[in-house]
Amino acid sequence: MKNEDVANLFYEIADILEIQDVKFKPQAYRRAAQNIESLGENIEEVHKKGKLRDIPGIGEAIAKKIGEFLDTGELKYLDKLKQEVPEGLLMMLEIPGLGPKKVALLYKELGISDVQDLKSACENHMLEGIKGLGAKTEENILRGIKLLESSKDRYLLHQALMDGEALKQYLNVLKAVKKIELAGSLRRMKETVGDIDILVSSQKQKAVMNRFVDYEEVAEVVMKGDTKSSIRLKDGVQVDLRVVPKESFGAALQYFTGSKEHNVKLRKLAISKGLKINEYGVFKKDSDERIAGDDEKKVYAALGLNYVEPELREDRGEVELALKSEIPRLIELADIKGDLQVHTEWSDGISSIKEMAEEAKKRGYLYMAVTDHSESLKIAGGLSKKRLLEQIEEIHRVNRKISDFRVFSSIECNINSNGTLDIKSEVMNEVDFIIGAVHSGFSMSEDAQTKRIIKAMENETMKILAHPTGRMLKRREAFKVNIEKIVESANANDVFLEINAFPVRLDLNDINVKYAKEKGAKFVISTDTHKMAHLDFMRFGVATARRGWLEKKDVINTLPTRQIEKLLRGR
Ligand code: DGT
Ligand code: CA
Ligand code: CA
Ligand code: ZN
Repeated sequence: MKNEDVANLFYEIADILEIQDVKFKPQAYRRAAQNIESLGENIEEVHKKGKLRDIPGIGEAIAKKIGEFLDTGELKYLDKLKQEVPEGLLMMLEIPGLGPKKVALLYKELGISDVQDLKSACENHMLEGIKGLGAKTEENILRGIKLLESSKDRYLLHQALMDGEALKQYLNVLKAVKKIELAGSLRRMKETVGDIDILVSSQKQKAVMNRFVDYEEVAEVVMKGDTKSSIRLKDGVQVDLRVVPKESFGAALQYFTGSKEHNVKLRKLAISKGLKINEYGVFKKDSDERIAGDDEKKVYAALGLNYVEPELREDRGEVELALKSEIPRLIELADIKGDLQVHTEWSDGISSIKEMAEEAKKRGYLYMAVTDHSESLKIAGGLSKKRLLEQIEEIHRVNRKISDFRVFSSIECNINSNGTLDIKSEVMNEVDFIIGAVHSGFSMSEDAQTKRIIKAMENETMKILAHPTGRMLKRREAFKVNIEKIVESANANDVFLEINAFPVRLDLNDINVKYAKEKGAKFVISTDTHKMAHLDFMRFGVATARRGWLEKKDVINTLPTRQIEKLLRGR
């Protein structure tokens, strides 16, 4: 626990109290926070010695709150305060240059309670003529929002994983490196990551750190120490490396994998069992006897838990299930038997059908579906009826040439704004099945968008809804759509929901996947491949599925050829 974490709690309390127009208390909490920040000693040590009240500005009430947080990982007072103000107001505080006084004013005068509302209010000059606000404030706020958005420096999982795995290999060359693992959000396979965390077990810290900062991709050494160093890579990604002794490697891996929320849960659980867990190990609270630490699985076992796969560690119910030994057995990459969204040179891909099929077979797949775009997607070289029929002939030829592999003919149809599919009914039955997707009309109202997609799903030949929310990470928000209704209709119409594995898409996302699974939906994981190397994106789709708690049985492209053919062509 860093002093900074504790200080931040009190800054947050001060801000909320100030929004609530409470007098004097905010200043007191801020003073306490400042003193904690500038403390020369770890606040956990001070607490252990019972000396919290020796810190200037810390009286009985604040000392009690610090104690509560350090012992339980929670602060009830702050939780209660947070419930008293709209969540959006707290987000508004994140905007550079915007303090609690102005936030309170905006809320009181204009009813603005989140960043999005604030942005449009500024754009529409609604702050002008209000005392204490005005045109200047509007400009500043808009600039602040822009800054906030651009400084939300997060990197795509794909990029970070490539960087992280290369670096891992580079460090592993050292004999002194006994164990090495990626940790943090990267190990949890989150769709974007803030930085790369790497954990090494070694007795020779200096040698490891020296090699780390010598890496040829380093743009800047942010910090070099004995147990922790940080570098920034040329592509902008920061990497934190920690070196720990082997007896605490498992505990450190658990701790630094996070998520923070998951760890808070574990800490509370440990306390309730008379134990203590930290990055050094699991200990008995009274005797400090170490009962786990070198091995991560044993760390979970020591708490009476099933092992929890990193992708599940988001405090979405996994700890509760692990306590009851009910953790699902997650789908794995090796379960995937084929790829059901593959583009070829017939539309906007670059490889031939045969090349793609051979490449897919090499990956151990039993089948793939050629899903070039339908006619109206002109920029993507959409197929005319004539070309589609020619392509189907070609698919038959490839199927005759390649043994033990099946190429399905499909088409990625545009869902028109009125919910019809962009394909002529006389060719519909020529393909094995149809994938439907939204490629335009992203700004429709939620209601219209939802109706449009549902109407398309009611079409008998449409079997898969591709990239269901249209989002592009760091580029485009998901369009507005009612996921509950989409899932309901997909189930009613036997439509499979796609988890698009293309790194900027990962659509459906983890949260929607988990929701849809709970409602009984079935899924396909597809790469949306446009060239052969893209077939490797499957791992990101599988990761998203795992983060959404999917098991093999939830995903239809784990089935052998005959069964999947029945599902996709049947009815
Ligand atoms: P990111 O990098 O923003 O995508 O997310 P994470 O989860 O990788 O976060 P990061 O890199 O700040 O820290 C890695 C893990 O280490 C995090 O999931 C939990 C743990 N951790 C690190 N520092 C702290 C801390 O000061 N307090 C707590 N509770 N946990 C920490
Ligand atoms: Ca991280
Ligand atoms: Ca980090
Ligand atoms: Zn598409």
